[in-house]
Amino acid sequence: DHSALGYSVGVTLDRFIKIKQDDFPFASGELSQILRDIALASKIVNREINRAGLSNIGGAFGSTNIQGEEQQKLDVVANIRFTRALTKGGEVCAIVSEEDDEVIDLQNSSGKYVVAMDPLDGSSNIDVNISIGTIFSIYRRVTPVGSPIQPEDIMQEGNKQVAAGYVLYGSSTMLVYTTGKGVNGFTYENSLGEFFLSHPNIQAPKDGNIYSINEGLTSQMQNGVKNYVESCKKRNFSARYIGSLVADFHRNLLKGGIYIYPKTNKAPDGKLRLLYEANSLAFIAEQAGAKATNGEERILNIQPTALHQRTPLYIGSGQMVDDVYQFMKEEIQSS
Ligand code: P6P
Repeated sequence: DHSALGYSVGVTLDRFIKIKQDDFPFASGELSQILRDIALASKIVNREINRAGLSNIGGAFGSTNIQGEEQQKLDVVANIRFTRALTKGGEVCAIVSEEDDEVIDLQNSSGKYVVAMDPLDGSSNIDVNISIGTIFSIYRRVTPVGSPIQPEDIMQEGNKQVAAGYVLYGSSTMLVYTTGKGVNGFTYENSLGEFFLSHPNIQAPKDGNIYSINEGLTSQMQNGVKNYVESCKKRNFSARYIGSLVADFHRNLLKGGIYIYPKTNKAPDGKLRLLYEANSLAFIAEQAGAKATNGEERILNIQPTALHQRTPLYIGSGQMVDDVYQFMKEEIQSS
């Protein structure tokens, strides 16, 4: 029982947000509202994902979907659901989404917050029933409330996040988030439609023996990364890479491990996006005592210059992130 901290395992997300709201006198409930908006949308997306497998069986279960329209791709559906929930919640003035080339200006003259999100990452995994995830970051706008949205409201370094989190649609559906005072995980109970605190105050193991990297691309990687991967094999580490970032990240966060998506010939800046993948998970990683770099510096220190810019990502147990950095430094010194 975490009564000393003011909550017990099994408390609902709503109750937990209320308890923790007092941590943020300035937020006066706005940040709480955004977290509730995200939780609501995730429940709806969770239901759509669970139905997706069947909704293509037209005959057996009626038309492809209620409107009889062509079944929309789930990442499009997720984008609509999260955008709609955040719009209705009334606290957000702009959204950066992996699904939209441009910033979505919600025309909300009282919105103080900006959300960057990947509404459904790894959506190519849906058709083969592999876990997928939603990733999000929350920032306060820096220009006056009510004035036009400016690039500086959107292009904020990761250190400026007021909150970040992810939803993992897996064997259980979980919501994991931080507001800068630790990381807490909630598990969704379908029959009640509620998230319950299941993983209070997540602390990542300082070291680990799981490495997540697409070894099919090794020939395109720097020698430092190749040498690190070889060192993992020599130490009989486990290779665990399911091609779905949130699932790989979450497992490594709980068990210890490192996820690497480095520069490759095909992706010279890496594949993952800074604003709504790397920054969000880096904030969570550091709040759980883990680390996140682009191979040279902390992800959270990077000043964004483009909405959908990519970054190499080395994220997980601190010792492992330090180890691969040593291999990469040796490469530079020997070159
Ligand atoms: P690759 C999914 O497309 C994704 O963005 C991440 O979820 C995943 O970790 C990565 O790309 C997989 O990329 O190049 O190994 O197929």
